[in-house]
Amino acid sequence: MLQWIFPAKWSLGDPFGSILRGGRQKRRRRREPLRADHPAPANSPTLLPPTLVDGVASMPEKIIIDTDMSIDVDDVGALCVAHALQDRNEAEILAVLHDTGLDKGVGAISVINHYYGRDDIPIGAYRGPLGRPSHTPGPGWTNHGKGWYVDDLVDSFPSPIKDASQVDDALTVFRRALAGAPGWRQVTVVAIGHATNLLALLQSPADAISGWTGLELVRQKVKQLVWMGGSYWVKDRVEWNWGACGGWATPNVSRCGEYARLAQLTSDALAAWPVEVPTTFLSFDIGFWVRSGGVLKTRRHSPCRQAFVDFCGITGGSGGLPQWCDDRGRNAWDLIAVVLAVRGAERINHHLLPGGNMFDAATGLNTWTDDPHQDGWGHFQAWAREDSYNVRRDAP
Ligand SMILES: [Ca+2]
Repeated sequence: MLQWIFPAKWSLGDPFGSILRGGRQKRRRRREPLRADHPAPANSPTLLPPTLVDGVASMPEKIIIDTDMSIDVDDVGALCVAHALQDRNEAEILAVLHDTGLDKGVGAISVINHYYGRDDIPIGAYRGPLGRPSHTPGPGWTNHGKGWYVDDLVDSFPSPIKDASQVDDALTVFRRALAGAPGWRQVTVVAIGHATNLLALLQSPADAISGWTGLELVRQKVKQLVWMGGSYWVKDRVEWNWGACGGWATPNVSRCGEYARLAQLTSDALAAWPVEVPTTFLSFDIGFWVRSGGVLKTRRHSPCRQAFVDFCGITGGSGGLPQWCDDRGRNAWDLIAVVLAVRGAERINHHLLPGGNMFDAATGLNTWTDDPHQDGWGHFQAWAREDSYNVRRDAP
């Protein structure tokens, strides 16, 4: 089904500075000692003053992260960046939701939260079939849905939670986090995975947690949705978060198990999101041209670093996909989404372009149309005229 969603457009300057530019990373020659006995850095109990932005104090941005931490490693980078922003008093992570069916992915989230000294952040688990290894016959690069770093993080680093059985379901945690958030529209939802939890929230009735339905909770509590999803510069590319292998009418979808249902699910979530709550879409194309993780040469006992070592197939890692990395690391899709959500487009030299998305559940393809007249309500694509995400400066 074709449907118009009116979103907005935007782009990001160089939001991560030296972190994302990255340096050359030496390949490790041998596996390092087990990391589980390494003490996690204590989170400073000191109450930090409000962040100063252009001399004006600003409060930390309240964020809920909805991640498919499982196959690709940019989810790890994104959660680590979110913690680093919280260390700087720029962000406050209200909850982390897991939106795919790899149960140990919840454990990987807990490893990272624990590393940053924040075991108190609620984690919610998706319990459906999407992304579950038993429902994921291919494609091969997914390692049958298990990815390349989750097992290593959970088995080698300390954390109070090891898998999804130890946490509440994502919808419960989502509703609880929104209902408990103070004020009107103070929460930014950062969606860096699939729309399983978003759709569940939008379809949820009032319950003991809140007398509001999910849709009403969004309208009352959510300031904006920053969604890493869709392809905006290349018209015929199905972006993984939204369409995986393509919609139900495409031939490839038969090889992807439960992912065959994803495009329809995404379509339903896009259609259900209330247009009066702004949505910023981050294009696949922007994140594609930014690399991250390659600079993680110090802090060798960091799960943030080890996940990139595993995914990128660096010596000491679990194998992974070296052909998907370079010396600067892996594409920075999800990391950019977090920084955009916390710092806003202007601070990272981007602006928001209003427009609309047309999403086709049959193919998993989206089509963006600029529309300056839609500036007042709704949806944007991030954009930065001066950046060069479409030009690789250091290309040979
Ligand atoms: Ca992701």
